[in-house]
Amino acid sequence: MRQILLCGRFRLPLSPADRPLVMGIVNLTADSFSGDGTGDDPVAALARAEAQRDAGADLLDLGAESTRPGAAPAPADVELARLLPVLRVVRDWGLPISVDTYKPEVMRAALAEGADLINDVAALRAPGALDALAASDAGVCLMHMQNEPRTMQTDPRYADVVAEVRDFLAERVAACAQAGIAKERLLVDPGFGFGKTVEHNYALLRDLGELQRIGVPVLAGLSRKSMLGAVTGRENGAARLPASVVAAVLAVERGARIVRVHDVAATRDALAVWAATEGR
Ligand code: HH2
Repeated sequence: MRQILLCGRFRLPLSPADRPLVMGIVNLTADSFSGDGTGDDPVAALARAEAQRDAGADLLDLGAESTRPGAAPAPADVELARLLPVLRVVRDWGLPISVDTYKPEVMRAALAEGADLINDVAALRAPGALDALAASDAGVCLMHMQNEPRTMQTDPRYADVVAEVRDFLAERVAACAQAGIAKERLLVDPGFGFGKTVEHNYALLRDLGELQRIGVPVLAGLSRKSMLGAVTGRENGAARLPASVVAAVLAVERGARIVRVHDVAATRDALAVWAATEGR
């Protein structure tokens, strides 16, 4: 079956035979866990976005509120003040622009300014989020998170993490269909590190293929995450580059069609080797 993601101005080919796509992270926050946030400096933010584009990102993901464990929420006006000046420039670069937010107010403003995709760590559960997307033609990434960023790592528990994440995402896909958001606009993401222990995260990576049963393309975000630090002993975000690249390849091997990464060039190189090995 041919899979195409409809997202705003773009149609992205995401069939198994297509090259996996790389989403370049652009953190517009000062407190990103990965250490690459650009704070409230729009010049640094644009330089970061430009670097991700030039490194070969297929999409850019702009995030103006940190969702790292324990992070305090940013008010919508603060998020928009960081986001909009950057969005207004990068939207004209000819590549799909994703905005990482769970706030309907921020979604609506971003969509009005030309965002092609909303990447929501809360999977459109906030009141008004489904309506904000239904009124647009943007793509949506529905991510799984247990609890919320402030509390998610306190004591995550599952009877069967893979089945629970799969069923949650399938339920959110159904909620989108009910709200009038076509399945062709959707991506699902297990949310590595969001309300999960190290064991939960590796169980999800091991069985990532299970999420394909939902019937929409899978996006995976493993880049620089603490689950990589846990097995390598690397404390610092950038030192987790080799582990991040391996994790991206493992995710693609298990069916992910988009990987969300900080290190775009290294990830693209690794995926080129993977694709050549697979004869693609
Ligand atoms: N991870 C983070 C943020 N947004 N979105 C999706 N779809 N999947 C993810 O795994 C994901 C995400 C956290 O990473 P990062 O943006 O680097 O950190 P921070 O939120 O601290 O800025």
